[in-house]
Amino acid sequence: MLRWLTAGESHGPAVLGVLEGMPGGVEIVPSGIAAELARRRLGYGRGARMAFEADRLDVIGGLWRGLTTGGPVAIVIANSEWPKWQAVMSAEPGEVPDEARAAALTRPRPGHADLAGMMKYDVTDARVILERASARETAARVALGAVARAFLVEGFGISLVSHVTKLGPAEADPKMAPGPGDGPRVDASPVRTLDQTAEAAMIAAIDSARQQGDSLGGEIEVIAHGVPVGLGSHVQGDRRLDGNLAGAVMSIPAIKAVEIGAGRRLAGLPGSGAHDAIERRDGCLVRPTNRAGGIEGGISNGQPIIIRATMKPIPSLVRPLPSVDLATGQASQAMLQRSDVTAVPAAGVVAEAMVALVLAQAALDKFGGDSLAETRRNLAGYLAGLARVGQ
Ligand code: EPS
Repeated sequence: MLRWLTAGESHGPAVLGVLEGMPGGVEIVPSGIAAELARRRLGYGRGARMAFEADRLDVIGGLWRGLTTGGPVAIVIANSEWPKWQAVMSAEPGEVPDEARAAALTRPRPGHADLAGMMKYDVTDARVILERASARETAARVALGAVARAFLVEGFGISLVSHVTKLGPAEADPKMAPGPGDGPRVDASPVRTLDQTAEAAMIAAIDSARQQGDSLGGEIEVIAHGVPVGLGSHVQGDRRLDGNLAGAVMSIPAIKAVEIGAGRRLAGLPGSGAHDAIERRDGCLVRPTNRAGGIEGGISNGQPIIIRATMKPIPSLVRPLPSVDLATGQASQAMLQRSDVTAVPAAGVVAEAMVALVLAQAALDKFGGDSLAETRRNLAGYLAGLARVGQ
């Protein structure tokens, strides 16, 4: 069973991720993980911190001489801002020293975890909540996702690509979705789209939101090519691949909607136009369309898996929304924290990581293997049997 956990606060010493259940023998180069972390920092509209903070990573377990060992992979990503925050964020008991003491954060920001978190965890300073709720945590997810991704590529030839389909009011042409090898071209765009007209409109929308002290949300799409038939299962709700993918992508901070394939558009289509016909061509079963987004009955059907996710506008606003100061009970403006105008381009990279983790989990459920070689043998045996279906 593949499992993962992250820990760490946004302005603490580091964030860390642990991935347990990865077979041995998967080739991982730490610089490859670093490259994925660098991709997460891409994107027009990020705040100042992205410019001055480097993601310094240390693999402290589960990797030996460039290969996974089968032990838990543990990755630490240091926060280079830590020296500045050490006095505030120290784990030692006692008060924050006066010289480091910023005012307590008592004016919760609508849309953040602040208020519900303060009530639930019974704390008077929102720092306890917001430091962990911060999207900084997604750096650890991306690091673990890089390991899962290597397993998918080496074991199955699965490739993942994501792109931004909407950013605020600007929308990319759906016909310009990236193919399997288009990742670098998408990353070359400051807003991670292949549609240059939409790119200009997205950048203009970000500039205008920044000027107005506002923020923007959007929509990203992840496409997984090369997924074999048979990941996930119809037999139990918690084994359905679509449910597990949706849960994992929805768990990314600020994601409010997830769709598979034609998704919400299916609501307006008749049954005759909503599904994908089955045809036999040259002895193979083929699907001329992919409205199902590669998953039927909770099982991958061999078509590309397509997942879209909607990210809400970042709720830290330079022009804050109305709130209440919980220290005084008085109406107030929400507290001001540094913020990004948008993180939609980065959300695509994080979503790729979550999809990689869930696909790796489903692949290991199906094929098992304590070493990559064993997983590959199991896959080969299964594929040899599959060839008989449809003959
Ligand atoms: C974040 C606020 C900003 C972002 C941060 C997430 O941090 P700061 O308040 O230090 O400027 O830069 O994102 C990251 C550090 C990251 O690596 O993604 C928030 O409140 O969620």
